Amino acid sequence: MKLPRIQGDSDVRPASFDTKAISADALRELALPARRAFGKRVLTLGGLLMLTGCSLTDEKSVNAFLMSVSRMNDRVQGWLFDPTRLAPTYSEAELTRPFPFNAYYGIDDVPEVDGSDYRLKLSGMIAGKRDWTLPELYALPHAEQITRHICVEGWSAIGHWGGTPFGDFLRRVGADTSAKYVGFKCADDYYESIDMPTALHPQTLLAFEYDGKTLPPKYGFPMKLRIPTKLGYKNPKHIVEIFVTNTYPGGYWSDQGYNWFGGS
Ligand SMILES: Nc1nc2c(c(=O)[nH]1)N[C@H]1C(S)=C(S)[C@@H](COP(=O)(O)O)O[C@H]1N2
Ligand SMILES: [Mo]
Repeated sequence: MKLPRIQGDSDVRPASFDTKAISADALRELALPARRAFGKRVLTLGGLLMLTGCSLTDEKSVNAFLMSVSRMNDRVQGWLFDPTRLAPTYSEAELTRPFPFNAYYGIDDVPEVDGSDYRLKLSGMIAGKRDWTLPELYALPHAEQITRHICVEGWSAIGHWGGTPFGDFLRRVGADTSAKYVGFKCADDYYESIDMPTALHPQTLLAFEYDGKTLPPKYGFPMKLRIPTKLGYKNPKHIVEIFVTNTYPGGYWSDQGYNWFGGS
């Protein structure tokens, strides 16, 4: 792997690395398009391992495997993307505790966003452009999900997020849903963008809560986009601006070589 390693809080990583569980979930959540790409025959984990030339012996090889599966997805994304396919959900008992923190910096450098004067900015192809305060956002229809977050660094974790369905929010503010991309600017230097079908996916959540409480700073206060059908880096934290555009906006990691699609 030539890609840069993302700095993270290694203390909260699980000590033992359950490659079987991770790859099984990764296959379910990431590899379905790749599995269907080969003459509609479903590939087994073994078949995918042969195609990608990977073994799952340690953290590094699982990482390489996830990346190559994700690259296969990139090639077949256009005609295989199914916006109605749902990511698996889990029970409270399956939650990963503590949930890992990750960012391109260490936990001491997490941005401190002041909620009282926070305003979410909307720009681009949105008819109802205006700033939103947190109380206004918290009053939107509420949804919760327990899903698995998969990071290309080779770890995954099950978390519980609450917020408002992102597609409903986009429609409410008059976003042009025929546009190609939705982009995000964050309170750190992070930025990300997603395709419109993913933005409108029923499980894509504008999340204000983690585990039933206000999203703590380390997990993205005041809000993150939770996309269970995408890899971790496609889930921007500390969002301060959302824009709709037909011009490819890229993303912090995609611009450094990770595939932009980053999921199913
Ligand atoms: N603003 C911002 N969002 C970000 C990142 C970041 O560095 N800054 N890192 C991404 C990556 S690579 C991962 S794995 C997840 C980690 O989210 P967590 O801290 O809730 O586990 O956030 C994603 N979103
Ligand atoms: Mo990540």
